[in-house]
Amino acid sequence: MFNLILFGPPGSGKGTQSQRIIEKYGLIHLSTGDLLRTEISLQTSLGIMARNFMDQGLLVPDEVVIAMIASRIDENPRALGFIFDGFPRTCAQAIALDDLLNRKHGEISLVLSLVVPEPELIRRLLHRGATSMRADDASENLVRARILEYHDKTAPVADHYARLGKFRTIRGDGSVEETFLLLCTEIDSLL
Ligand code: B4P
Repeated sequence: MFNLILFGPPGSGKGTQSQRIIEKYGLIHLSTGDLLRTEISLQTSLGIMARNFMDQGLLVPDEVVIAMIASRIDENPRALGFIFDGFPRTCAQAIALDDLLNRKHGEISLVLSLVVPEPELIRRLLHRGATSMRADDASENLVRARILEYHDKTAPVADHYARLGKFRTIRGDGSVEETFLLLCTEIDSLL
């Protein structure tokens, strides 16, 4: 099994690049952001609760996203591997993910972290906010709150994977195609 984490701040290109990677490598895409937005659109109790956090630029509680990921892993017993997009976002989520994969005799193969300067992150997210219905991209204050949450709670997750020798950084400020080629080079070096 090849299990990849796409890591990086909001707007760094995780969702954009995940689409291309699944097409090329046949991995199952697990995006906690997409799963939460589906719950919101279906107006489930989970979605209503999650929306309160997301609309403030805050992370959704660990136990909620960990349970979502656990059930999606269980639903795909024959997967060649997974691409985790936007998960794990806290150290508790990283430890839970290691545990979930270990139970299936698997592990994280590689963490690729997209590095993009903050002004470019803000530009991309506000541009998406102006052209889509995503409430969490709607204002600069909200976008900045999400970036702060990333530095506070998500950036420390990098150390967890660096200690395991699985963490690599990639320039994410080029075009979508340029970034994709850099990611493929790293993935191909392990396959
Ligand atoms: P996500 O859905 O993961 O959203 P995101 O971090 O903004 O990244 P996304 O993948 O969508 O954007 P991308 O960089 O590809 O999370 C949303 C919220 O859900 C979180 O704030 C949190 O509240 C909650 N949540 C999700 N997972 C959670 C977890 N594990 N724990 C707790 N809470 C969780 O793209 C951004 C824009 O940039 C796009 O418009 C794209 O077109 C553009 N772009 C991408 N690459 C580009 C490039 N190379 N050049 C120019 N533009 C580019």
